[in-house]
Amino acid sequence: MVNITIDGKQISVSENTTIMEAAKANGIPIPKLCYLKGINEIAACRVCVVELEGKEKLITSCNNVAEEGMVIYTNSPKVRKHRRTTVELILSQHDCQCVTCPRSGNCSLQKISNDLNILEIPFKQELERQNWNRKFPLIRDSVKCIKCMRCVQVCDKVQSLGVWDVEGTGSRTTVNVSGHRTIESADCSLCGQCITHCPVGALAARDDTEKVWDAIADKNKVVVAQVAPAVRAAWGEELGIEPKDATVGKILDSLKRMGVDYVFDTTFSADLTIMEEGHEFVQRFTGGELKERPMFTSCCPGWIRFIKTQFPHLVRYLSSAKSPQQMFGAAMKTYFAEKIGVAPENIYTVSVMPCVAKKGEREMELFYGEYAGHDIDAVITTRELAKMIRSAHISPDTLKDIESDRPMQEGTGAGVIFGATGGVMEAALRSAYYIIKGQNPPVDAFTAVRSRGFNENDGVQEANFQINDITIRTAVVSGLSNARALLQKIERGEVHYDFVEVMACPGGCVGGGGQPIHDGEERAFERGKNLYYLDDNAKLRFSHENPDVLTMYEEYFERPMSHKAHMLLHTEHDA
Ligand code: HC1
Ligand code: SF4
Repeated sequence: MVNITIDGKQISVSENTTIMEAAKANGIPIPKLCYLKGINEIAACRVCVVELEGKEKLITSCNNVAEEGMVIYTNSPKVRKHRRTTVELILSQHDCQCVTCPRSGNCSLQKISNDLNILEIPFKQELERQNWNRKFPLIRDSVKCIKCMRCVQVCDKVQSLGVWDVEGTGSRTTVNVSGHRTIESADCSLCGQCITHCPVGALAARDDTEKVWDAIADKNKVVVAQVAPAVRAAWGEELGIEPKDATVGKILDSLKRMGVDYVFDTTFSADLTIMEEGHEFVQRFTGGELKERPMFTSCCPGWIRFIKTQFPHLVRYLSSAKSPQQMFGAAMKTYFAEKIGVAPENIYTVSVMPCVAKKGEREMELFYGEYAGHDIDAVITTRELAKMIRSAHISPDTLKDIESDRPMQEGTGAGVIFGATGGVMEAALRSAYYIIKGQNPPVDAFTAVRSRGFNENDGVQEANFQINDITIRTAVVSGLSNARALLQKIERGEVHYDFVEVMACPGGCVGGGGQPIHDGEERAFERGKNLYYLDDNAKLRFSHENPDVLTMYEEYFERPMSHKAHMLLHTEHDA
């Protein structure tokens, strides 16, 4: 242990603790802009400087460790003066049009400037905005960038994609797509992790809320919405609602109050996905068709984009099942359209997702069918949902719990856990067991695939299960660097699996790039626990027991993997 004094408080911390971490652990927050624990510890912004007694020069607290006897001041007049000048310089190169910024109210630079009571920017520079394709789901606004390097590091270290890089030198230093590529050709997975780790508004998801408002206002359109599992675990954060009160039923109510005609819960189609993917797995696994193993899950569009560009030769191992988002869109424009007697082209499908890549998924040609164009017409993120609730002047405390509409009303606990890493695998195994044995397993038979928190297991969870005389070897991975390492091991023949779940975002959809942003804090694990709690308390826990899914098979799709199911619920990915 080392003993130090921070702002007059005597503190003992273990060796190799940074001054910033020591201060934080003792209730003394030091302002920062670029620091991200374990990812970006490069002291680029110099906002976190502190004064050391007896030393002339200020030091950065994020990358200097506490040493025995140090006497530290985090907010002395000298520190404040230096910090203020640093922030003023950053502001001089920043587009400070806060009212039109997507991060207004949730911007670390805005907060620090307000805290320092900066009311004028002394040295303003002319800024030149780089061109950007604003139709792409990921938007970069160069004049908001503060060169903190977080996006560069997150994309490189967490996602192994290196989409961003530094360009130019001195005051002309800037961040841009690496290797002089365009964003469209840079192999971006659209995971959105660079957005949720950006401290300002330089990176954002394309806003599609106006499209949805237009569809709602169009008298000829029947607007049908679905809400993804992971959204319920996070939307309340954006609106100040406690997790226990932030139910999916209230999201459905908010959508109805905005004017959406029919509202559904994606857990219904997560159950449908399990029926298709579970049967596909069992057929490929026990029917001798699965010569080449493993089968990869196919519901995460960030992962699909990744495998297509990074491991195109492995694309054929993907399950052919569409994601729950796309399956639901297809069911809405066929089965449901028939039920309500509306032509598919007059149905406008909206999904509320924790994800930026889902915006890209809806645009893929693969999901453009003959019957009514795109399965899904618009995708909005959890953040956009909150924005729409605010702009509709809906006071969150007036929201009531309502049910999804019929006839696609039920969703099981198995569908809910899709939103957390390991959830798709666990849901699929619950039903694969039933398909193989004709009876249900104990509901907690497959919890070994759940993540036990981050950084403990490199994001990979391996487990083997015995069903009759079959051993199913599974792996679950989240985060694309972890996925890359796992795929390389598979290719080298070091590991062998039958079924692998991959989610692009660390922790799964709960940690998605469309979720509420809490600068520098990871919430995915906590949100995942919320979904497991909901599963524990659900009245139905097995996808194959979802009565509304079973009715839909009876009335429309006949059975899992039928010809009709193949036409509408599956796709063939090509590299
Ligand atoms: Fe996901 Fe999925 S789990 S991909 O994370 O398979 O976005 O929540 O909706 O489609 O169900 C996202 C979440 C989501 C799909 C499902
Ligand atoms: Fe990298 Fe993901 Fe950002 Fe694309 S969205 S640039 S893959 S971090």
